[in-house]
Amino acid sequence: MIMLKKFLVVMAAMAMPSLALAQPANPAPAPVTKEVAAPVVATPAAAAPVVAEAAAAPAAAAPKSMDGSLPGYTPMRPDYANSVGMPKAKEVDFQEQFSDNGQYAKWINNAILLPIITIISLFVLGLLLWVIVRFNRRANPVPSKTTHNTFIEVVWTLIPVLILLGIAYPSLDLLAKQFKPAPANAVTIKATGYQWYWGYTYPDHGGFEVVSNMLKEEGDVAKGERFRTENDGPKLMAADNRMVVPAGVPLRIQTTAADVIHAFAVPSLWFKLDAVPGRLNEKSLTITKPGVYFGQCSELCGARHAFMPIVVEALPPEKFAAWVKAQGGTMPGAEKPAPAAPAVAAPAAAAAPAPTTDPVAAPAAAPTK
Ligand SMILES: [Cu+2]
Repeated sequence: MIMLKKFLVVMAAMAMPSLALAQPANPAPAPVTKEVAAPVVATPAAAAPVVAEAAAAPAAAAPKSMDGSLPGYTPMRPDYANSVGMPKAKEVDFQEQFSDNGQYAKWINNAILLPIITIISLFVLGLLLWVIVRFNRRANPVPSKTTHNTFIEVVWTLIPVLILLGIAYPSLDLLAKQFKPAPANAVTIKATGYQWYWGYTYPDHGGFEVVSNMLKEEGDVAKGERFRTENDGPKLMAADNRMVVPAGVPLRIQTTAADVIHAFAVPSLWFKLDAVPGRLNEKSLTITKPGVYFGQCSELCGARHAFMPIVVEALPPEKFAAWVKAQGGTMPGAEKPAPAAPAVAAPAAAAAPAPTTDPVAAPAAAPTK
């Protein structure tokens, strides 16, 4: 009983910070529910830009190649053979991790939490079986009237305390590592959630925004429109424009949203951060290996919540620089070309709702020395 109570108290304490974080994030949950219940009736205004965006899509896609490649950049084919960055069939474990924090977190789960959970469960099960067999009415007709045992009470208080301390240390350590501010030389990318697609802004590279929509299947698009192929990624997970980042370099990932709360989540990078309108959340991330990593919006955000995948493509730094150039951006430190070439993503970006967070992006873009 004491053990259970202590466990509950600790669980409550662990849950508290997330509650505290989550609370200011939903000042008005009502519009979201309303929107889900009756998307067309409740929010005609919100529906309109989406239609416009969908109509604009073919026009924006027209000058682009059918496989998403640009001069100097060809989208990387996902590593299906090793299920890198995506779930594996019949897998019960976490996905393979491609960040240091992810590997640490997976180790905490598999090497500390699971063994402790297993041992405690088996121990409690053993005690229950012992009580059932040894102390039933037939086997033990005259019960003992013992009420206190100081030694055993000290033991069953101390051992749970030690177990909880043993769990708390790596947990808090992981938490601190995850929220450690990114170093000054980190590459900043701002992910903005829209209903229902993502926009990735690169304030350190000229501030261009890449608009990322889910790729539809071949049978679902009009003739001549781009559709998903195996090179893009699994069904419902592939996007027309990926969030391209350098591998092995610290990233400062900021999230925000333009309409409702979204969440930027990529399981194989151990990354999940709410994208809240009017707020800028930030977490650092270093991807250890070049590759394509898939994720999804992880906050119920309306009718097409399930159709706004996240595709992160980590490239070696020199290939990333080539991609930035192809987008019309500039590398920090490089001389700025006199007339900035129009970004390739510009038509798509123009169709998107006006970027609301430019004041935030501007100071970050400043240190282009
Ligand atoms: Cu969303």
